[in-house]
Order: sequence, then C-alpha cells, then structure tokens
Amino acid sequence: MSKAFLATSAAALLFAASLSAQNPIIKGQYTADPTARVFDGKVWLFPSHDIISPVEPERRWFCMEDYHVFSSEDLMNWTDHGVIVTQNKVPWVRPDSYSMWAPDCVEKDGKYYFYFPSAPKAGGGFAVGVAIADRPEGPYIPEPEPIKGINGIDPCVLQASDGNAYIFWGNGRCAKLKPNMKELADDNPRTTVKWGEREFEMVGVNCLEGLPNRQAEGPFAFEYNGNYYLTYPYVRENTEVLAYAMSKNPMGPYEYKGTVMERSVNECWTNHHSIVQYKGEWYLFYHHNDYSPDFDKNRSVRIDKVRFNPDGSIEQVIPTFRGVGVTPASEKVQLDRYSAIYHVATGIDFLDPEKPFDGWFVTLGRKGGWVRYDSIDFGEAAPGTFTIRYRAAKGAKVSLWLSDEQTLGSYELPAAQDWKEISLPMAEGTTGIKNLKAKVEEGGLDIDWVSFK
Ligand code: FUB
Repeated sequence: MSKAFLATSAAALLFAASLSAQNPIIKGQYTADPTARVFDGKVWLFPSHDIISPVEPERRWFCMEDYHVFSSEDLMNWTDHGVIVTQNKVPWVRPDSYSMWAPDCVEKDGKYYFYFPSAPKAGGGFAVGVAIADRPEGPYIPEPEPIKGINGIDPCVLQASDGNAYIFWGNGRCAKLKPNMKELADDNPRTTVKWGEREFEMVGVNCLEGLPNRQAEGPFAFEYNGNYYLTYPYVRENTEVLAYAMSKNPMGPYEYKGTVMERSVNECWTNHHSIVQYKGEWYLFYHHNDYSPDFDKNRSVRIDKVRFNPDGSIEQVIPTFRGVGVTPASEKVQLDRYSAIYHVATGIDFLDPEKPFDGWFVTLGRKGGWVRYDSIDFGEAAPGTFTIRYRAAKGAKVSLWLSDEQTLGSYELPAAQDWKEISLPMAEGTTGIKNLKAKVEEGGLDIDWVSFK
C-alpha cells in the first residue's frame, strides 16, 4: 500500500465528523450524484463533491477534485469519513481536470470496488476507473488504468441475481463485467460505429434504445421482486427528470414506465440519484442546489421515501425539505425544513446569505400562517419547556398543534428586532412521535428553530 494512501486514510479518520440533517443531508460542503449502498447494516453514501473552482473563471462549470464517503445508521446523522479518492493520486487521471463525476461502489467477497469517471491524461473525453478497498471507508487503491471499453461518465454497477455484475454508464450503455469486477467480459456484444471519419468499437448495449432520453446523466439500475429497474435522468425542457424503465433482463430491452421525480421548480439543471432499500423502506437519494440557489453546479444531496405499487411500478416522489427520519424534540427542530406550509405570507431565507451552510429561517408573515414539521419524537416523558429562536418586530402569539384538535398551547413572544431565544413552560404535554404545526395567532414572525425539554 502506498504511503500516499495511508496518509489519505489517516486524514480521513482525523476529519471524521458527525452531521445531523434534514434535506439537504450533508452540511458544510457541496455533495452531488449520490450513490447510497447498504454494507453491514449501515448506509454508505458515495456522492461526488462539487467545489467552487480554485481556477476561476475558466472552470466555473462542474468542478470536482475528490470523493468523500459518508455513513449513517439512521439517515439523519451522517459521519464524513473524509477523502477516499482524489484526482492527484489516480495514475491515469489528469490531475488538474476537476472531473471526478458521479461514482458508485459495490462489495464483492469482502472487497469494495469504487467506480468513478474522470478525464484521462491520455485525453479522449471521460473514462471510468476502479479503486479497491477492504473496508467501505477505505483506504482505496486505484487501478493503474481505466476500464478498457468504457468511454463515458457516471458508472453504476448492478450485481444481478443471475450471478453476474453489469456496469452501466453514460447514455444508458450497459456491459457485463468479468468476475474480477475490473474488466468488461469478453462475451459482451460489440458494434462498430462511425463518428465522422472515425470508426470505433462500442462494447455492450444501449439500454435506453427507444426510451425517452434526451442526453443526460448515467443511469442507476437495481433489481426488486424479479424485475430490473433502469432509473435515469434525462433532459425535459432544459431540466432533468428522473425516469424509469423495467425489464426481466439486466441488459434489457427495457420498457419505459414514467418518472420517479419531475423537474425541479427552480430548474436546477441536473438531477442524479440512487434508490436503496434500508430497514424495510425504500429511499431515493438525489441532489438539488439548496445551498447555492444562484449557481446550480454546487449541489447538495437529499433523501425522500420511495414507494412501490403492487404491480412493481414506482410512485412519483415529491421532493421535500423535510426529508426522512425522526427528529428528537430535544434537538433544534428546523421548521424551515418543513413538511407543509401555508401559502400566503410565508417563505424561507438564508440566516446569512454569505454563509448558506448556516441554514435557513422560516417566515410566518401574518395571522393564520402556519408551518408543519412531521415526525418529531417527544420521547417517553412529556417535555415541560418549549424553546424558540425567533424574531418579531412587534411581538407575536404562536400556537402549537399536533392535529386539528390537539394543541400544545399558545405562547406570547415579546417583541424582538433581532434573533432571540426564549424558553417558556409548556401549557400541554405530549409524548411519542408526532407531527407539529406552529400557527400564528397574532402578529407575524421569523422562526429559526424550536426545541422541547
Ligand atoms: O456531477 C457532474 C455530473 O453532473 C454528473 O456526473 C452527472 O450525473 C451530473 O449530475
């Protein structure tokens, strides 16, 4: 093992940090193209890592130099295990290319195979390489050369129940891997294509043949209940939707079924994703530019639940701020990551536009405005104190509700021009997991968070 990789791994351990979040799930850095995998009862998240270009303005577009890996047991608290692969330590990657795009990682026989696209020193667009580790957090040792026969981005590996592993990339291309997981199998179909004057051989098949697929990112393939699912982003009216198709065979032909997620309202151009089952539920990991509303190439990973219909079709996922998981009432419950909100005189904004990772506040501008946050765990003993961080130039009165009939009381909040934290005895108590609605009875206010002790 090289000294460089031991050093990377030691640094990763040093910088391991625990992060708690709704959507987006990772704070403090941009993350995109999330591939989530379950290894040994934990979810391991392998995203790409958007950065603000260090060589502005030439490379303001997608700018990515390395990969971190994160893990979680509850989908709420994520540990950053640090950098696992970086552009200056992969022998075949051009070290100033900043092109470490969407990756994947799978386990076979106790080894972890991390697949990633990048720009080769040899030129010629994108290639896909593999780095191998004994543990999901690394250290990963990159193979000296990229995988022969793959020209393209965004690898995804499907370990099918037929005993083979298949690699998908770019525009829906798919080929069988050898059992060594590092090379394309010899029995893949091969076609010779002409591009201008040039002729070259393409390995594998195009699984998106005949499906709606205006160029987009690489697909994510998985198997469930005897069906293979090819889920893939494609461009519709300048923004990507996440679509899916189904087949009885890993290499297709696939039949188009519809969209898993529609275009984002604010037109973040890309979306890229993975779908994973964990502790009996299915989740869509995808990205959006939450922390960078004015520049959609600095993206952040989100999670929302996925549901299958009895016929195997996928219910469309509506993106949320709330995300998934249960928030302890004793933590700062960020109401700006709401499940639902009244539509008049409400909204969210950054606490400090210069520091987006500090997060948001929610505005309830006038009487009757409300915000709802689902799945708060009030514990076994009813909390007796309600704390709120708020701002209200003229003061406000807020009521808390668990349902339309069950209230936790009303609370007078004195005028506060600037952010103020106030703790008040609770009028009513509750226990267990509940959905909480905060409603304005008088005045109007901004809320940063609420908490219960
Ligand atoms: O992150 C760079 C590229 O943007 C990815 O490889 C694509 O999937 C898209 O999200």
